Amino acid sequence: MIAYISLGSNLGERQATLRQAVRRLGTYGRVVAVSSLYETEPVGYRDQPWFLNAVVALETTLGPRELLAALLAIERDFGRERTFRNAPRTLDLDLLLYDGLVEQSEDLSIPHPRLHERSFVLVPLAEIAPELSHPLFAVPVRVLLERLGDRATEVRRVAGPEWVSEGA
Ligand code: PH2
Ligand code: MG
Ligand code: MG
Repeated sequence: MIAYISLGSNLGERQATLRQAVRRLGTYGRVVAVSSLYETEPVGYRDQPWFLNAVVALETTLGPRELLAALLAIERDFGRERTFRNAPRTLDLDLLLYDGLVEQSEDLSIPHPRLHERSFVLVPLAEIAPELSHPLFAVPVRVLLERLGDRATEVRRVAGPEWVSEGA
């Protein structure tokens, strides 16, 4: 199975945190694609530092719930504290898509319910999987990005995909 996971950080050593998080993800499968690194305007709660965001594709044999539990465990290990919704965070790992799965339940929402509204997700996702079809809207990610139009928020590419292996 291929899962698409978004990574975000706006506290602490943002880039080092994201790099180490990708390495941890590799212990749950094989990281088959990594996007460039983007610095992005905060969306939602706006009075907070800009984020670094990226998206990776993970080939994994974990089921969606097992994978979600793994993401939460990694977040915790990087010192994520849950205070209020959209609060600044050292590390946020969101499960965007899991193969073509559609599931809305208490503990799991796939596709991620806001992925199609978010420049900071769609720009890196469209970079690594432009033709990937959204399982509910049945349109490619590339088109979702185009459709944002003036709802787009600022996303600046700060490093190519090699960011993940820098400083070994
Ligand atoms: N994550 C949020 C809310 N707002 N804004 C940006 N730019 N990047 C994020 O990762 C982000 C956000 C909730 O998880
Ligand atoms: Mg999030
Ligand atoms: Mg999250």
